[in-house]
Amino acid sequence: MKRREFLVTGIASAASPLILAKTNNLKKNINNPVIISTWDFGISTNKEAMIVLNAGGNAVDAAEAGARYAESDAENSSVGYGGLPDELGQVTLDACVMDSNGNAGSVAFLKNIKHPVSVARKVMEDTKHVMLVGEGARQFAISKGFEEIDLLTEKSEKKWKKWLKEKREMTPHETHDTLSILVQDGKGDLAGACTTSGWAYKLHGRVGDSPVIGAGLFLDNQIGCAAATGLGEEVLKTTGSFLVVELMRQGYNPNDACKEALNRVIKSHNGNPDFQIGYIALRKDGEIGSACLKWSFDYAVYKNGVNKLHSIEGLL
Ligand code: SD4
Repeated sequence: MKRREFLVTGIASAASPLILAKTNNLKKNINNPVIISTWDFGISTNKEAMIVLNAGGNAVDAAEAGARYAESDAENSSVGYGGLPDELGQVTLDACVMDSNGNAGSVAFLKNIKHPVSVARKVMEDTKHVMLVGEGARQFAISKGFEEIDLLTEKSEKKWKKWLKEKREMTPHETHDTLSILVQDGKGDLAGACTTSGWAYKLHGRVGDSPVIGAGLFLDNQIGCAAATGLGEEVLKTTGSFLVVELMRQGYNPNDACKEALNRVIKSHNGNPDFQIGYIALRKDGEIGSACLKWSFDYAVYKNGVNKLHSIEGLL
């Protein structure tokens, strides 16, 4: 064997057993569903997801149902119908979904369709692709029977017109709260979904982290899953949700995995980022975790039959 080959195999066989030993110790959480959803509307989202689990649906059915609930809510100005538009006054939506087999589907820059999460699921289940964007995603949705609607509500249009007068740059935490949901069903299987209208008054064509697998959402049914909310550009640059899951694989508990992913962001901003990112994580043994960079972050957890809102303070 050449020296280089030896080094490569040597490293691999030294590292893997250690990691495997840690992750093999994790027991799968069975018969005790867990649901985590971002922000205070996560309470209603969790309830919807729970209804689906109680009716015999699996984790991905529940994650989709929870996300659809947020997408329908006209009062939620960050997600789906009623979401704040881009700088041209157009509502463009991003969403993704992952199931327990590691399958993924996603749509980005989608217009005029109320339930991008369901289109993402169709991409996952009915095509060989993972991601469709823009006009192609819209046409695909129509071909699958999705109705076209105007997503801009009177309320959101009013806010956009007011913004047009000043054109003050909005920081993402000022204007939007993405819905990310992680579910573990009674069989112990995991799924997740993200859905958002993104950064309010963004440049036309801007896509955030939420539809990008590994950034807004990631899942490995053997280890756990994670999802993000906050400034998508920074989550994208650090492949945030993938990082959280990989840290859990290395033995970090879900809270510490979320914190460590944020530490990377803090470091790259010289200790002083001026934006928000929040992570939620769910390990396959049912243990949950969360962390946010600044200010505070609310998320709802359904566990042991109780659906409760949690609030955490930022690391900084
Ligand atoms: C985005 N991550 O489009 C989303 C926005 C968000 O709470 O999560 N806001 O960048």
